Amino acid sequence: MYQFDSFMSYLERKNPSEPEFIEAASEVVSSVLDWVNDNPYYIKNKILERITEPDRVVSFKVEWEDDEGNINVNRGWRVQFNNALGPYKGGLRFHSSVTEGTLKFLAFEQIFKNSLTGLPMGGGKGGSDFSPKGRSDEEIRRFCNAFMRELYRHIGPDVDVPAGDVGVGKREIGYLFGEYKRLTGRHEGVLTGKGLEYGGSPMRPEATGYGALYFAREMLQDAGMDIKDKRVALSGFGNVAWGAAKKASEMGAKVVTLSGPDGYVLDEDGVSTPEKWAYMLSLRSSNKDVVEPYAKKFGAKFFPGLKPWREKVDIAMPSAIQNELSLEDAKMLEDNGVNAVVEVSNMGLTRDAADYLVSKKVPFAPGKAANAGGVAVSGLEMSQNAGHIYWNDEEIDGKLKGIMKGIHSSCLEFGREEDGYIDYRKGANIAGFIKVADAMCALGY
Ligand code: 2IT
Repeated sequence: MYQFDSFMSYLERKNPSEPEFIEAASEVVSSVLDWVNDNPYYIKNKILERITEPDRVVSFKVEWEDDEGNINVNRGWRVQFNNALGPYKGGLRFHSSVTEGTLKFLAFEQIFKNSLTGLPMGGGKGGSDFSPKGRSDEEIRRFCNAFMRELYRHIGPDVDVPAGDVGVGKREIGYLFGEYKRLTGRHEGVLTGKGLEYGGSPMRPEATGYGALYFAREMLQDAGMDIKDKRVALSGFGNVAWGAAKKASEMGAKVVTLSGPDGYVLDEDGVSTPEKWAYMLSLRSSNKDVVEPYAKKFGAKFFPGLKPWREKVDIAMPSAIQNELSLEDAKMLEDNGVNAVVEVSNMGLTRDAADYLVSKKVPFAPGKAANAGGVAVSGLEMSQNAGHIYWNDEEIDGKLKGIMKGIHSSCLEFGREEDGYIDYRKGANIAGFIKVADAMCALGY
């Protein structure tokens, strides 16, 4: 039998100074503990020890030249956490806050997220402490080339398939893929999120945001509500928030906030026109990492240094970075009568914020369920590349809707409580875990 406290102290001893990884692992372990303890097969297989240990973590040096001719040294990583279900799969994050522990937490979350999609993908994540902020396009290209010069030897279409994440979008994937091709001479599905011209999938850029809105709509429906006319707070202004703003508007909901490290924007007219969406993309590619120019351009209000969670909204969707919504924020949202909190960023809520919402029976979806649309369409990109085929927008959108509906049903199956409340966090963790654990047991060691 596993005891929660003793298992967690074992894990903390093994992973010192990795608080985000411990936070993510403790959430999964607390959700699945009873399930595991009821199954002697899992105990005999030492499943919790095995599933919390990455297969390997590759760390490497990235040397590159900036526009002034100075040599810069960054660190790159690829965490190949678990490949029981398929090749390692997960994004690359370029951000000054990235550490090995950050990437371990993200790779760990990715295992269960990928499992929930039902597609054959294991869990991995990578990235660098390189900050794209203020960097020129040339510097980004030189960094990406240098990063791939080391990464290429660790990845492959049936081995490990990276994609984008914070700081890595279509431009970076293009440079990374170009360098992979120059180094190996192979044009194959080794990265997802590629441009449409060279093997990318339709709708991959939109998929994370669209999928999250499909999931949010299911949540509201289950609680007897309609998403139409709901007020939505989004944080961030990057690719994920962009897709979410577009789909929310299409569904008749109104997105009233965006945010950046500099503060948040309140747009009472709604982030609802093609011009505003296009502007979000140009803000992101400007590499300035500020949202205030949006307020100036569209006559919206700007609140420096504050987060959007103080606004009265029906749906809150953190879409920027981990631990961006605190206990205090969760309390404000609940006081203001929020109907649902949907993580679009990975682990967007602090642990106590998520615990608080669940204790107050506020519908709360964890990122590994709600934001799985992105990696799901990455999985579809892998299928298209492997089969040398092409699916159009309607085909991808239909599959994405089906996958998000399937994830929602899995959450209901394992998360519904006696009073009817859905604990999505518990449901997602158990449903994602079972498949990986069973595959690991079947594969032996
Ligand atoms: O967090 C995520 O799921 C992603 N960054 C997307 C990963 C992918 O392989 O598309």
